[in-house]
Amino acid sequence: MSKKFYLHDNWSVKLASNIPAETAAPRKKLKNRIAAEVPGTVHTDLLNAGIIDNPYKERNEFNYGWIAECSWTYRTEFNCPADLNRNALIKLVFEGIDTVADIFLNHKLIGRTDNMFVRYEFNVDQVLNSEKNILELRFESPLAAAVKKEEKYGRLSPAKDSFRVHLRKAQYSFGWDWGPSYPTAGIWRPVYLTAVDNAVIRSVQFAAEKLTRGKARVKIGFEADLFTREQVKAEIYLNRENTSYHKEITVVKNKKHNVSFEIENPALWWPNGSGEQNLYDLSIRLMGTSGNILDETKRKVGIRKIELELKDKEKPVFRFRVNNKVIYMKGMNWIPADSFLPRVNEKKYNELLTLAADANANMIRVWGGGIYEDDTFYEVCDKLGLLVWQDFMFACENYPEYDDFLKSVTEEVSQNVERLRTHPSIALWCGNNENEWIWHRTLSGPYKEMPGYKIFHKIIPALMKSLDPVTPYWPTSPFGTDEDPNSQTSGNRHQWDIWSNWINYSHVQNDDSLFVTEFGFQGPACTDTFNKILPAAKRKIQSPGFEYYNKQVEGPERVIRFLAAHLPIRTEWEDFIYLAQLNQGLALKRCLEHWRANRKVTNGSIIWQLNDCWPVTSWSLIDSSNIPKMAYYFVKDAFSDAVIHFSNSGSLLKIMVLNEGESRQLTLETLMIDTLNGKIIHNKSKKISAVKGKYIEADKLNSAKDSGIENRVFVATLYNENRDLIHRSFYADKEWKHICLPVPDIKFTLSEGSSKGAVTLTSARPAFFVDVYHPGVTLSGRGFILLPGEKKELKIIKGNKRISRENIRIFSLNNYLEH
Ligand code: BMA
Repeated sequence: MSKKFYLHDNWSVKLASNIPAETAAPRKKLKNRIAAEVPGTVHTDLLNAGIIDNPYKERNEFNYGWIAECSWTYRTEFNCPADLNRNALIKLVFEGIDTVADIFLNHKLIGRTDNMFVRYEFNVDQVLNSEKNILELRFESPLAAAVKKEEKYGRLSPAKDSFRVHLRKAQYSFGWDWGPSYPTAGIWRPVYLTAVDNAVIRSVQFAAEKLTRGKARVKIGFEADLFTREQVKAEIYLNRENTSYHKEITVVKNKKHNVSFEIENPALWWPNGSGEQNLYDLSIRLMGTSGNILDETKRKVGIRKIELELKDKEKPVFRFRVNNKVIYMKGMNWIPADSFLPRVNEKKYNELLTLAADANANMIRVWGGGIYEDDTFYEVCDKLGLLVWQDFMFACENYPEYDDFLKSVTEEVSQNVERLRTHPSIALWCGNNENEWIWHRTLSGPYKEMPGYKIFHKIIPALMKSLDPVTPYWPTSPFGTDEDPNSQTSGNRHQWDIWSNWINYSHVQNDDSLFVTEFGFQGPACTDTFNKILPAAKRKIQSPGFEYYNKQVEGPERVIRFLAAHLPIRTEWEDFIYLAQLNQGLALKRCLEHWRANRKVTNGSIIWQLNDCWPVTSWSLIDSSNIPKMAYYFVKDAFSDAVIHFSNSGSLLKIMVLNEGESRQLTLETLMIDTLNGKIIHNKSKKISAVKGKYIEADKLNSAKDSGIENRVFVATLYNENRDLIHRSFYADKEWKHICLPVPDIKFTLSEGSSKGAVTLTSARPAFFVDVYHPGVTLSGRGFILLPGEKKELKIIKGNKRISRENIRIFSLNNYLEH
C-alpha cells in the first residue's frame, strides 16, 4: 500500500528577484529567509512574518502589488522517512503548485510547472538521499510569466488584464468585480513522497446505468498499474448497512476493468429536498497471491441517474431529470472562499454549504473563474444533497489554442474529471463561464470564431466520451441553439439586464428564461465584517474607503439607485447597511418567485452568488465572515417547499400557493393591515389542500381601488395542523418608500439556554422586516415580519454566547416609514 509522507515542515521563502522600482516594499526585511507554510501562499507567509499587514484592510491591495511582481524561492530540508521503501519507485507528488515554478531536488532540476490545477508527480529515486535532502521551488512572478506568454503568443482581447488567460491559474486572482487582485504564488496543496510498490489502482469510475422500479444496474470501472510478477486479484465491494455486493476478478496490466452489479431495491441518492442522500461504500482492493493487500481505494458513492433534457417533444427546454424525475433547481453560484486559497478549510466548506442546504438549495455552481475545489467540498455536497454544476476553469475571455496550452488543458481536464466524477453530486460539466456570450456581445460575431472555441466544443467533449460519458456536458454558460448564447428561447441564461444593465428587478416579470444560471443583486457585507476592516471614521456610505469595497464599475451608484426605487434612503452607516441588505432580499425574493411561478417554462434559478472571498459589497448571500446577509433569509423562504405568491392581475390580487413538498392540509391566513395605524382590518382564514407538485389559486382579493382602501398591506401565512408557521409572504400595493407605518413597539427578553432561544421578541403592532443586531453575534433569523400576539425566538448560531441588553439594536422598516 502506498503511504504518503507529507513534506510540510521546515519551509522557508526568500525573495528571488529585484523589487520593482517605486514600490513601498520593506526592502530590508526581505533580505533574509522567512518561515513559510506549505500548503500556503507567499502573501500569507509575509503576513505571518509581520512584513505586511492584513491584505484586505483598506487600500493594502494597492500597496502590496509588488509581491506578485517578484519571484520567490521556497525551500525545505528533510531526511528520507525511515519507513519509505527505498526498493520501490519513489515519487514526489505535488497536488497543487501555484503556478510557474522550477523544482530542484538536491540542486538538480526535476521539473517545471505552469498549471495550478494539475497534480505533478516526479520520479525521484535517483536523486533522493537518506539525509539532508534539499527541496527548492523557484517561482516566477505570475504577472511576469503571464505577460511573457502573451508577448510570445499574442494578445487575444483589449481587456486590461488580458494576459491572465495564458496562465492556468485561478482567473479571479487577477481581480474581479467582487474581488481584489492578489495573484499569489506558493505550494497551495499538499506535497508528499510515496513509494509505488507492486500495484496501484487508478481511474475509478462509478455510474448507475439503469434505473427501473426497485432495481438499478451500477457499473464500476478501474485500471491498475502493476509492478509485480505475481498474479493480482481485485476484490470489489459495494456496501450499505446490511446489503453487500461483492465480486472478484483477475487484474490485467493496462486494461480497463468493468464490473456490474444488479442492485435490488437500491437506496437512491436524491438532491436536497427530494429525498434522502443515501451513500454506499465502494472499495476496490488489489490482492497478491498470499492474500496481502497491495493497494486499496475507498470512497462513498451514490446511486442516482442524472439527465439534462433540452427538448420536450419539439419545444426547447432546459431541465434536469434526476432518478427519472424532473426537479426544479434552486441554487447558488460558488466562488473561491478566500483570495488566499489554503486558508479555506473543511470548517469553512461545511459552514457555507450547510447554510446553502438549509436555505433549501439543491444545486451549487462552481464558477469557472475560480478553482476545482478540494475533495472535501464535493464530499460535503454529496452529504447535503447539493448537485454540482461544475465549470471548467475559464472565464469571461478568449483563450489561446497553441499546442502547449492545449496539452496542459487536456491534462487538467483529465485529472480533475477523474478526481471528481464518482461523486453523486456532480451533475454537469460546463466548458467555461460566459466566454461565448461575451464574444458574441462585444463583436456581434458567431462564437465559432472565438479564440478558444476548439477547447470547449472539440477537445473537452472528445475527452468526456471516455472520461465521463454519463454526466451531461454543456460547452459554456450561458449557451443554447440560438445565435445569441444568452437567448431566452434555448439553453440556459444569465439574467444580467437586472442590476448590471441598470434595470430594476421588477423587470423580471417579462423574463421567460428556460433556466437561469446567474442573476443577482448586491448588498453590503454585514456590519461586524465591515467594522473589522474599516476604521470608524471611514464608515460613511460615500467615503472612498467604503466605496473601495465594491469592485464593480459603478457598483456603489447602483446600490443607491435601486435603493431609491424601493426603500427610503438613509445615510447613517447602520441604517444604510440595514436598508441596502433589505433591498437585496426583496429583489431576490421577487425574482425567485417569478421563476418558480413560471414553472411551465423555467426549470431552475441559480443565484449569483452564495459566498465572498473577502469583505465586500457584492451579490453574495453570505459574507466573508460566514455571516448570512438579510437576503439569505429571503432566499431561504422563497426556496421553501410550500410558498405563497401574490399575483396582481389588475383588478384582482390572487394568492397562489405552490407546494413541492408532500401533499398536506394547510391553513392560509390572510391579514389586511391598515398602514396608517397598523390595525388589522381584515382577517381571513381558509383551509387549503396543498397537493404535491401543484400550483393553485388559493384565494382572491380586490384591488386597492375596488376595495376602497388605499393604505393597506397584506400578510399571508401558511400554517400546518399544529399551527407551525410554514411560510409567510406579503404584498404592498405601492413601493415601500411610499408607505407609512406606525412605530411597532418591539419588546425583547433574553434567555440563556439555547433551546429556549437567545432573544425573544414581541411587537404591539405589525413590524416589517425585523432585524436584531448585536456585535459579535449571528442570530437564526433576519428580516422577518412580526405580528401582534406572536413571539419570535432567535437563537445564536455563531459568535459570543452572551448577549447584553444595552448592545442590542432592533431594526424594522416601520422605523423608516413613519409619518
Ligand atoms: C457574471 C459572472 C461573474 C461576475 C458576475 C457579476 O458575469 O460570471 O463573472 O462576477 O456576473 O458581474
